[in-house]
Amino acid sequence: MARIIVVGGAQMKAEPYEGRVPLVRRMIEMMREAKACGCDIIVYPELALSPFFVLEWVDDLDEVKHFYEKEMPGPETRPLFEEAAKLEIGFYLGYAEYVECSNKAKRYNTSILVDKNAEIVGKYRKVHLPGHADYKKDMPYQGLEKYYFDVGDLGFGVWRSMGGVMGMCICNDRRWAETYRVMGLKGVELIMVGYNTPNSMPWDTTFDQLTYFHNHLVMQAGAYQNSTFVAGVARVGKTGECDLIGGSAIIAPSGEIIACASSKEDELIIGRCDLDLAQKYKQSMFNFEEHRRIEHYGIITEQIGATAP
Ligand code: ING
Repeated sequence: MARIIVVGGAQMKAEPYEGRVPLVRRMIEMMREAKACGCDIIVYPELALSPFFVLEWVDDLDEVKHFYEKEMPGPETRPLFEEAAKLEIGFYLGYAEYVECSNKAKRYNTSILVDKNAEIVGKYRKVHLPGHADYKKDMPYQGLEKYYFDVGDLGFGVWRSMGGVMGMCICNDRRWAETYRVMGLKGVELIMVGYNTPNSMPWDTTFDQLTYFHNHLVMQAGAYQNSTFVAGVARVGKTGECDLIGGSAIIAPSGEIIACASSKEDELIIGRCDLDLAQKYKQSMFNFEEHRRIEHYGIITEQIGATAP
């Protein structure tokens, strides 16, 4: 029997941000639409419960502590879990997480995988934090994830759920080959990734005109080279001086885009994912056992940023 999972991507506008309650209401509406369209799971963007607050500097982190979730679900997010259980639909949710361990506060850019019984089956904390930790003057906006978050401490996990092997990452993670390869080596069949991607990086505008191209390039390459579906879902549109790209897409293990957003609005994209197609690629072109020869790759030294000859 084919293992089909119908994936919904809930591309969501960044503005207006009126707090968690109206936002969760919007998310529930999109969850209902996804269920009505036959989706088994819905993927929400990165930091879906707060504004993309890393664009602005605050001197005191207490000024943004209300953007972090201390519990999941909490009173304002429980309705989303209850609706998921009622509809029997799973979801990926990105949010800012605040934890205290041995009296030390930790802040993570986090995502969770929730199954059709509204049980949290997996958690991921963003490893690749882009941008900078210091305030950069004369910029229309900042990119302060290194200031507002700690580096994720959970690695790249995969989980048996929804009839397949599920994986997660977050935004800038999707640009790094290791993200996909670690999950690929663990047998992942569907990687879900929420993102907030400005159409310009003010501190380095070199690649701005390639922002949309790079967005799809990295997810298509990661999908193909690791024989997995990838569902990338944007938070989109104007937020302050920043304009977040759309381009939400669902990609097959062939690297082909099978669903793509065509707007910069709230938009549900839908992809019918036959997980056995992932297995076909894992057993042929990317049969790691048969074809991958890491013992012949030579010594891999951490020559990151090795100087040009
Ligand atoms: N977003 C961008 C990305 O890699 C970024 C990086 C962040 C650019 C903030 C400008 C400002 O798609 C995230 N969230 O990683």
